[in-house]
Amino acid sequence: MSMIEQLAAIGDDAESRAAEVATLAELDSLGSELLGKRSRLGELKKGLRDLDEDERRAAGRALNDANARVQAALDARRADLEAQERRRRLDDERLDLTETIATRALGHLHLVTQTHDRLEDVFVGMGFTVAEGPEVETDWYNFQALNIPESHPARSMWDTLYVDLGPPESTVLRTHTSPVQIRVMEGGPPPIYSIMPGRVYRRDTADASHMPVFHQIEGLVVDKGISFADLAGTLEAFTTAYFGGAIHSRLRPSYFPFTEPSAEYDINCLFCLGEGCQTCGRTGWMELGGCGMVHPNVFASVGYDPEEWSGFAFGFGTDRLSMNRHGINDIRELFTNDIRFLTQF
Ligand code: 2U9
Repeated sequence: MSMIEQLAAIGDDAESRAAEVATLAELDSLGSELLGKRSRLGELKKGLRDLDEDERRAAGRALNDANARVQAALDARRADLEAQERRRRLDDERLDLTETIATRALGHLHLVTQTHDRLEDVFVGMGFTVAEGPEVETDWYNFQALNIPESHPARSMWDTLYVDLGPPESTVLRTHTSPVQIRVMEGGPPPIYSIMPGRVYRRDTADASHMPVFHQIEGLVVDKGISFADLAGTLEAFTTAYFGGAIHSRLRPSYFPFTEPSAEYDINCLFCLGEGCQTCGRTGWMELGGCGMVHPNVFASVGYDPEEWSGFAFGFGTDRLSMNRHGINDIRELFTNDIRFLTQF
């Protein structure tokens, strides 16, 4: 084989072997094997000195060309392997920022809060504002200002939890949100169109339908010339807006110390829509809460002139509404904060 043929074979061999190399380390050792002093090219280079000048020049050029061809094959493979390595590292180190969002457990509003938000939306749509107040109250705000003096027999309507603060039985956990109405009236003159949603407390043993802590919403309207017809019309408008046009309201005579006259507020049974079923005791009606015209003694305790102003108030529990809507049969579920329960709503 002539030297030119040998060099061509070396170039071919280098190209096919470089293409098969799988790692940069293997490529380095192939490089020393093909281009080092003891390589076939190295041997041929040593043989140059035995040639005469003309032959040496031609052979030297052919050797340089072969050397360049081997080097080019190694360089090309090196570029390939480095690009592969870069791609592999980019894949390995890639941060998928969407992954965290997809797997994170997001919280949400508690069912009780969702119900209050919906109720507030309806009343705000009717022109009411939302007022809040303290859950720890004085006997005056919770009872006396509401025409329930000490030792009044009506006090037995509220089994009260007392806070050990000040003189005995002077500080209570509010038994209704009515003290917020007193605070709103103290805060300024009528007109008042406000609702008071919130947490209230009664001394009670917990069971499926009772809790010593529960939620209610009350409303208060005070203006000139407000009548019982305004009360009935407002509750009917609220009833159809909140429960839908198939559900209507009715009022039945009752007694509360802070309203006169007073009434119970009923709505058509949400289960049978008034037909009569087991849930409503075949009456077609469900008791929701109470209402009435604000008692003149209540106006007197906040300095409103009952000859100038009149008003109505209403109140109902809201936990029953959450339970009806979602088919919950134990009120305690709303307060135990079991995450398996909460995440369903
Ligand atoms: C003022 C004057 C009058 C609010 C009223 C009721 C009747 C009533 C209860 C129903 C079930 C609350 O959740 S419940 O325990 N409420 O029956 N509430 S009249 O009357 C007021 C309030 C404030 C100054």
